[in-house]
Amino acid sequence: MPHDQAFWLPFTANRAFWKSPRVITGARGHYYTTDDGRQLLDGFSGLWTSGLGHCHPKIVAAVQEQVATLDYAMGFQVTNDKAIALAREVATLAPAGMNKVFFTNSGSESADTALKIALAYHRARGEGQRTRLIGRERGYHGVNFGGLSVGGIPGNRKVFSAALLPGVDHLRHTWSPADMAFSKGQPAWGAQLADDLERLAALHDASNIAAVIVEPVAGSTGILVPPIGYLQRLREICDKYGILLIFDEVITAFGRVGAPFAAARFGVTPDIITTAKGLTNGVVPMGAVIVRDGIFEALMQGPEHVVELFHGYTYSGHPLAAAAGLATLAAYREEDSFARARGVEPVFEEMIHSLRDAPNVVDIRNCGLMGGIELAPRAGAVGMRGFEVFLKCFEAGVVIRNGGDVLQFSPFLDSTPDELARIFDTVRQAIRSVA
Ligand code: PXG
Ligand code: PLP
Repeated sequence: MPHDQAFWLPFTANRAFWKSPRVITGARGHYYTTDDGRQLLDGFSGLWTSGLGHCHPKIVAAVQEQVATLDYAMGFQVTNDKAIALAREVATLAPAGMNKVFFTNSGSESADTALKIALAYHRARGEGQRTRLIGRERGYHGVNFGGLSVGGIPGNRKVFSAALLPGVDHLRHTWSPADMAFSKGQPAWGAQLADDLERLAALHDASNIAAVIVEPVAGSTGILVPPIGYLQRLREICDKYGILLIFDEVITAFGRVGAPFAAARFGVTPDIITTAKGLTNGVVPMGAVIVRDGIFEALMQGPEHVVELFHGYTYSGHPLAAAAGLATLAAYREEDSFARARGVEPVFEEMIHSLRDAPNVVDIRNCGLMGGIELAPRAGAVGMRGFEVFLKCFEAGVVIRNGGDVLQFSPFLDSTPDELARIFDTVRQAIRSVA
């Protein structure tokens, strides 16, 4: 095998990829440059990561300065100034009463960290029997064993089934096309789906359940928007039984739903929030887990010289990532990015729903600047039609993503109507051409 194909690509059909590689060599603002010199309009903001656009000058400058000032510092029993500053900024942006921030390097690490904090919290309070974790069908919480176990995407779980965590159960997912297809924003129907948590609380006995983890808006699985009242109901049931509520905001935080966090947009405050992606605009890998004050306090027990939580990554709070994070949060503030995204949302909503009459479209879903167009699968080839649309768009100079037969959209927070029109015109042509 030639070494120029040594790279094993993540979540990629590797054999097909190398027959016609798609290689990006540069980026600026809303465009990528490819190795064959083409300019591509990025309709996915990186991979949900880069809402401010690529190579943002202030983030680039901050990272350049940091790498020449402090490249790395030991992160256990010692830390760096930028990590302290970024934690303060994240806590300031987070919902009231959520003031402690644990740094990771990715969304997957954030998910596993949050689950471990939940178990440690209950144990520290003398409720060590609370070990069960509840996820949701079609949920995505990354690829590490904890997040995979609470996740609900069959294709990700299948091969690793025997190695998944024990003591995990799943709420039913919230997609019901007969009741909500083509809803604009939050479906009006479906708050009662949260009552599925009552079923699991009865089955396992609520006193054994540590936490429930959900994406406020499910992303990877094809944009499942929470029905009106659903998240409120989950919060109420968790409160009733002393179960921690974890919002996985790896996608939804930092403007993607027109607010600093989906928690703010939906008016529901969880006990723990996980983030990554938009924390640094994708420039340096970083994630963060934000916890409610009482959770941290409960863990501050025992002799003061002993580590309270036996958990951490070599690169937790990495100075380069923290510098990128500080510049990113400053840019969101200076450019009023979250309000801007709210301004773009109605245009985005109207344009994405204008594809309702395109061939094979069975549902369209949107919330904030997250959108999905679901296509009917080709007979005997699930996912093929979606992948073909992705390829056609890429050839036509527009980058979108397909999760199986769901086309996914994540435009920049400052997208213009012209850019959105170009994205959806290209997609319409592509859907027709593969009909
Ligand atoms: N939680 C959520 C809600 C995510 O969306 C992760 C955890 C894992 O993050 P890392 O940084 O470990 O990848 C994610 C990541 C897609 C897609 O097609 C989405 C993600 C990753 C890859 C593809 O929507 N989200
Ligand atoms: N494996 C070995 C052998 C290690 O020494 C370490 C960290 O010291 C790890 C894995 C974990 O790496 P990280 O802290 O980057 O997640």
